Amino acid sequence: MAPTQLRCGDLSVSLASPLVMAIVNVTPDSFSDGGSYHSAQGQLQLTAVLNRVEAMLQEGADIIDVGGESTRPGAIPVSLEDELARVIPVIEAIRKRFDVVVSVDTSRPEVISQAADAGAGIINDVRALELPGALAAAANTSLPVCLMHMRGSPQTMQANTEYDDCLNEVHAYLAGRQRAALDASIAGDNILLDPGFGFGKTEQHNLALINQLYRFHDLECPLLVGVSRKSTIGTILNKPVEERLVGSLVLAYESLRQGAKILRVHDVGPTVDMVKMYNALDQNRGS
Ligand code: 7PJ
Repeated sequence: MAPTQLRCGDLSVSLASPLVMAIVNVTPDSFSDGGSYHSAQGQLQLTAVLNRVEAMLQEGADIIDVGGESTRPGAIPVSLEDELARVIPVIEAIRKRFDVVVSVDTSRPEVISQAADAGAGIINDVRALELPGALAAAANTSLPVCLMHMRGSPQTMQANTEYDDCLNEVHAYLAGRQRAALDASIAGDNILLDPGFGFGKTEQHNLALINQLYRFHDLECPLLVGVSRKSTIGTILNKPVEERLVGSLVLAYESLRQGAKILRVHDVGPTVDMVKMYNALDQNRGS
């Protein structure tokens, strides 16, 4: 059975109904909301981040996802020093000011360890703890981990999007990483899985992942899905990132229908409303 609660260090969250994970990208070059926390001189502005987090919490965010590496297709890799300098002070400042679970969107073992010391409660890795030392670093924190599927690296992922059977490959990959995490002594009920919408996949693959999300339930882990503002939506609607809210909500709603437990999003308020409507319908179904 998939767990119904996550113990995230000193805080915990219930998975009894779907959660909204709000994206805070502290990269100067992030794909849809980047730059807003940096001064003209490129300085990270903690007050701007905290104001944004406060607004997201008022809108009903359950988890704040802090990332300092841009993983959009073709993004320039960030150095370890820069990544640490971006995310650690932000996690510390958020945890000092708010009682909210913070997840850290990172792949590096050093960032995993320091983020946990700074108060992070979830490790969210688009590389599914594949970097050397990452599994051990994550196991050491005793925190929940999210393992995501990606083909190749952010630099190369859209160059090879051919699969014999994308769903089967993603499923086999996640099952393998779940096994690796268990073997590294990460507790089974501390593992979340994510099919990696938009990471080395075509539009048809991305749609199929959402339509067939139910196929991942046999792995008995809560599913996290990130579709917010992604380019598949832009292609279908022919709209720029700031006009992809409705497309994002439709895919997020279908993900909930298929049993997703955590939605990683930019637009917190509208997503929280959608989740409330989904919950109301869901409760009515049983009556
Ligand atoms: C995801 C993520 C996702 C998880 C990013 C973007 C790219 N982490 N980090 N799942 N996407 N778990 O937000 O467009 O889909 S960064």
